[in-house]
Amino acid sequence: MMQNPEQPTPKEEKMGIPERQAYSLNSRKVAEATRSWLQQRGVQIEEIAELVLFLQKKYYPGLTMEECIHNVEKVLEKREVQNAVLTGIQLDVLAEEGKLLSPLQEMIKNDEGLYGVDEILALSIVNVYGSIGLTNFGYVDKLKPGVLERLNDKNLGPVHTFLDDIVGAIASAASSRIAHNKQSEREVEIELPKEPGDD
Ligand SMILES: [Ca+2]
Repeated sequence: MMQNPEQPTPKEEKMGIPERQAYSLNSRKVAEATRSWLQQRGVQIEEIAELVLFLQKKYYPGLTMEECIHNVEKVLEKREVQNAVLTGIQLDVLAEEGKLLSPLQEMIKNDEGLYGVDEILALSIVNVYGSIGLTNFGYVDKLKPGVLERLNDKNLGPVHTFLDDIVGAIASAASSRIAHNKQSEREVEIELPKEPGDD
């Protein structure tokens, strides 16, 4: 007999779960969780904006910290970015608490050299504003300036195997966004259509 998905299973009934809630996505909740988890893991928006300034000031000497913060905020509004942040931080936290299954637990906890899924996940952030973010991503990963140096310090305790790449990727995506917008400013006479909400 087919089980009606709206009806509780006998097991659920026994557990006192009355009715299965239909899954509905709350975008605001996802956005808020993203902000909150970055903060709980010790990363401030301003620190990511500092990476953006570091990456872009040589191309745009007039670039301000306010512009960098604004661009980081816009990157964080993208669902692809929020998904990657929540997934990566979740894995870091679970590894820190020893709750993953072996051998993944040891690989993430020890930031194992041959485990590259942290970087691959971060690429889904970098790619949001096109491939020019890739150069910046590689560059910050190599130099590890500012907040990235702290996140990479293995002596400090918390597991940041995913977070360091995520932060570098958000800064790279924000840098790409700036580059694209500056180009559009130069091309105002062409009047290219903008993506909705992309100011
Ligand atoms: Ca990493």
